[in-house]
Amino acid sequence: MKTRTNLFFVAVVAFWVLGGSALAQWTEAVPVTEINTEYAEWDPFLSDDGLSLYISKGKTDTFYYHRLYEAMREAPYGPFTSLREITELNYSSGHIQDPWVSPDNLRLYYMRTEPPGRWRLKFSERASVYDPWPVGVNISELNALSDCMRGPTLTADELTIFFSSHPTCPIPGGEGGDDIWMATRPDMDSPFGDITNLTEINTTANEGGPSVSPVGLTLVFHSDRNGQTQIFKATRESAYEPFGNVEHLSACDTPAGSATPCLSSDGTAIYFKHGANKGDIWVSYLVRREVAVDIKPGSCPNPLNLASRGVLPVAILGSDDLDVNTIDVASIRLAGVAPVRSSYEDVAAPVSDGNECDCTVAGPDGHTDLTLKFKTQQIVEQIVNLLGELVDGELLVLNLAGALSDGTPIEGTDCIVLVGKVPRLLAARSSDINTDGIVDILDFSKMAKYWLEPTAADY
Ligand SMILES: [Ca+2]
Ligand SMILES: [Ca+2]
Ligand SMILES: [Ca+2]
Ligand SMILES: [Ca+2]
Repeated sequence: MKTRTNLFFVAVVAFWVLGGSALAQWTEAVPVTEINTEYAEWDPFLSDDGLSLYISKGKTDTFYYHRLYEAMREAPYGPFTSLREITELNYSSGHIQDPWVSPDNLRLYYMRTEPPGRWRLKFSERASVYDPWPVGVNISELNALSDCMRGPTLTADELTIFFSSHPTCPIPGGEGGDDIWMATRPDMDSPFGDITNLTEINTTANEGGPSVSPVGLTLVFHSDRNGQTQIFKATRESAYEPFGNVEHLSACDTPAGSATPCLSSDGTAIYFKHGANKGDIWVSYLVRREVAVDIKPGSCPNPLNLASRGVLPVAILGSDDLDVNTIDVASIRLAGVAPVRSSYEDVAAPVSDGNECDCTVAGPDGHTDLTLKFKTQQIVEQIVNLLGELVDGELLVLNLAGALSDGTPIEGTDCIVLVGKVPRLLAARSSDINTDGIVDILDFSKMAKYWLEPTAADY
């Protein structure tokens, strides 16, 4: 029987292709080859939707100063297919660097050098994503800090900002060398205050290039505390606590030094500047952990009655390597659908070394499983939206995605055999997911994003 693989799979499979050791948490970093040149590519920032990579670029044959660019792609995790210079911000007297863009893509924070060698933090706001960026205004309460801050990064609510000092003029009162600092404001109309040195992560060596997760609980940054400039990650339990758990991300190590990391909003990718070639952009991905999934435990194969108004039972199978209590149940999606119920029970055993559609009727194996129930019609609706017409007897691969409570993404698959017919009302609906009247790649990218959302746990 021929298997029609779920299209959403394309986005997810990229992680496995990039590979790396199954034991490593991050894949060995690779260059983002489609945007790197012999000139300087620095300061990566990935937009919240994963579709735009903002960088600064400079030191070309005709122009020395850095300028902001936006590389774009049609689906998260795919290659970037276009590059736009953000020309509306340009001016002749210095660098424009260190972009940070709000999740709705309407507010841009960046740095600009102004004679005599001052670094100014700028804020620009546009009315819609189709409008050009107006030249930014100064955030003067932070620019007053020795005119030398760099690398702004904000939480999604834009009420907490992190930044670092510049190599040539450290902000006084730190731990030594460059340091990372934090400031907060009660609302968007108030100035930033409470300027704090992050003494828990700063050392007498240099720290810089911070990038914070949307809710502010994970911070990645660079430091040369070990000699070479490397990427580090720190976490905290709440916004009121100091960061801890400082971890050197050795997967991002490069011979010429790695700096100015950007953590993607879902926490699964880190873009950074590789020191070679005047600066290139590289990326490392969080390794996904594969889990054993059994659709209809105790049944093999797994028929799915397209007209069923009931629920589809699915189990994530525990093993010596997987304690199912470590799974964040709220993160689980099967074909993009959340379960309606969950429980812990030993119902089945994993198939050993099978291909993706092998299955078993073997029952309990002594390892507790996470059992889940999904509304069958929600699953059917997702499949119809994706594949259109469904054929009785067809074999389909379904993808389950989620995360462990420590944030590690998990992924698993099992197969179903379609039985019967899709209810007529559902079949009549189109695949025009973004309801713009056209069924095209934009519908796919919107769905692909949704498909990957379960990994966006609280980082
Ligand atoms: Ca320092
Ligand atoms: Ca380069
Ligand atoms: Ca089964
Ligand atoms: Ca079991």
